[in-house]
Amino acid sequence: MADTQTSTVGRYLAARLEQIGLKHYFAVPGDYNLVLLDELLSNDNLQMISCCNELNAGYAADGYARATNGASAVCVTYSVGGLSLINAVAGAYAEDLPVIAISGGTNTNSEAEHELLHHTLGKIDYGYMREMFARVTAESVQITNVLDAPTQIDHAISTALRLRKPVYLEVAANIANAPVSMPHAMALTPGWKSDPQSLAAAVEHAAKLLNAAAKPVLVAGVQLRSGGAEAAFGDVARNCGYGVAAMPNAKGFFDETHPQYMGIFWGSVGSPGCGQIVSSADIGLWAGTTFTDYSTVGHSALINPAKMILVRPHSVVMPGRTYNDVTLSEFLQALAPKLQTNDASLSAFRRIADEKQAPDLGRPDDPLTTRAMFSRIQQMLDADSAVIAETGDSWFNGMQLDLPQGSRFEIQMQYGSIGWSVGATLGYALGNRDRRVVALIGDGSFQLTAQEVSTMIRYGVRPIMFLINNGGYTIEVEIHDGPYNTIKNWDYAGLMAVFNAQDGNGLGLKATTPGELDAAIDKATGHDGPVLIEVTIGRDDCSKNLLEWGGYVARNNSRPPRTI
Ligand code: TPU
Ligand code: MG
Repeated sequence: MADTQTSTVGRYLAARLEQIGLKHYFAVPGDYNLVLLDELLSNDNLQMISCCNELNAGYAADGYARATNGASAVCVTYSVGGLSLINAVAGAYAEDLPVIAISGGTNTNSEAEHELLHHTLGKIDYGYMREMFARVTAESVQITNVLDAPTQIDHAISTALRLRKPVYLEVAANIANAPVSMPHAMALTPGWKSDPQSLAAAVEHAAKLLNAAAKPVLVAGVQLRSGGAEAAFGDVARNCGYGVAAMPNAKGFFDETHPQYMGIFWGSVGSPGCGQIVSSADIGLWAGTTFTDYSTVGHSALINPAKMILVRPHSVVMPGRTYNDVTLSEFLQALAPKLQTNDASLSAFRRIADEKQAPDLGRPDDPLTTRAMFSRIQQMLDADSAVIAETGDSWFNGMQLDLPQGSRFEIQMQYGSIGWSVGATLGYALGNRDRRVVALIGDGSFQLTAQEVSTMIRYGVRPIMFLINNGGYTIEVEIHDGPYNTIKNWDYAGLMAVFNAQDGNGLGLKATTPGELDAAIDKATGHDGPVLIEVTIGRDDCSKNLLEWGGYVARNNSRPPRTI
């Protein structure tokens, strides 16, 4: 007997989103996706989150995937929606986040009839969105045929989950409610398995090198998350006893309260003593680390490939040999029991590590400094916090926070698209309502995506956002200054009243002194809704690490062209 139960393409897609653990999706409507949204809405286990624009919806999906360590979805209309979304999807690609980007598509008859359509480029071309998204996704498909729809949907979703990358699914407007069979039971998450021979050889080789070393170290990298390997990394660390560092974009991936934790490896702007120990190790196990001009301080950090075991998502590179088809998590799991204990790097670190700087809370009526502000933010953090640090001086101040066990830290350091944190805060807060999001957002970044605070109010999430009003693009000032780095001032705290209108419960507060900030934080922590605390900081009050990092990055950017 054939399966007589029927569904529709849109309902099938909704069922699969529910199956992979989604409880929400982010959406902006338009005539090409309205029928699709109706179909998605018929699933009572998924909540539509209506955003102000598609870029922000994409950033929200990015934050949601981070919060759940799973996937997320965003649904937009054709072309005008998709092209606004594409920057956020590119960010998710760079950051290894499986965002399912769904777009309404044109009516399937339009192509056959050579019909010129609204929202398009004004020429006969029905594939350009798929082509553009193909560059920023692992799979980009147009669903124009009912028979193929279930296969295309399942394939795209499992690709996103397997590769931890976004995918683009364009559902033709007249296919969204066309009948298909109900989804059948299947896992959708086919794990990536290592080649057993490669895995065994890689583990044996690595164990030999590490066990023979005098002062090996262990470094956590950003791909530990997408590789599902944070726990395995912790096992390796505990078994070997080495000093452990984290790259800046992997902050918090290893418990910062653990006695083996040395700090952030970020060249000259990392944690005191950490760089010296990592750079002087005779071998390092670098797990899921990536090296960019930003994460290596303009390539000034001392990283010697000859003393490196680099564990990538699907390969291990060792001095003189590369092992392919080995997954990060399986490699670490298999390596953990093979390592002998060696605390030489950790002992050396303890000898040179400086005392932690005492918090500097400042006097109640003095002008507020970043130091006084971050000393207070430090005190707010607990196991349930998630810090979201926007591009800007927030990276450098945020990096110095000591994360309590269990708390999380999010940074978009590979892509670094300003404005990301506002959408990401919305998405993160919805993805994990048990955590209190503490967002650190510069004024310049906020101006790109500010309106999404209204969506936080609409759905009653309760992040505390520190809006750092320093009058401009300080990070840019330190890389290369000019008149373009000054911005128009806004009444940022006043925006909360604008967004609240008649029914919202957002709270806007201002602080110009430590005393006012204490009062604001007090109010914020007791408030049941989103809070924005606008802190006024001097234009030149930036962390010394930003100054130093900016100099190196500027030098790297301004290398003259090579001539023959
Ligand atoms: O702390 P602070 O003042 O540096 O942060 P704020 O005020 O958020 O300024 C950020 C300045 C900035 C810019 C203008 N950082 N990077 N950029 C370049 C840039 C431009 N557009 C996008 C979408 N992303 C960028 N990173
Ligand atoms: Mg600023």
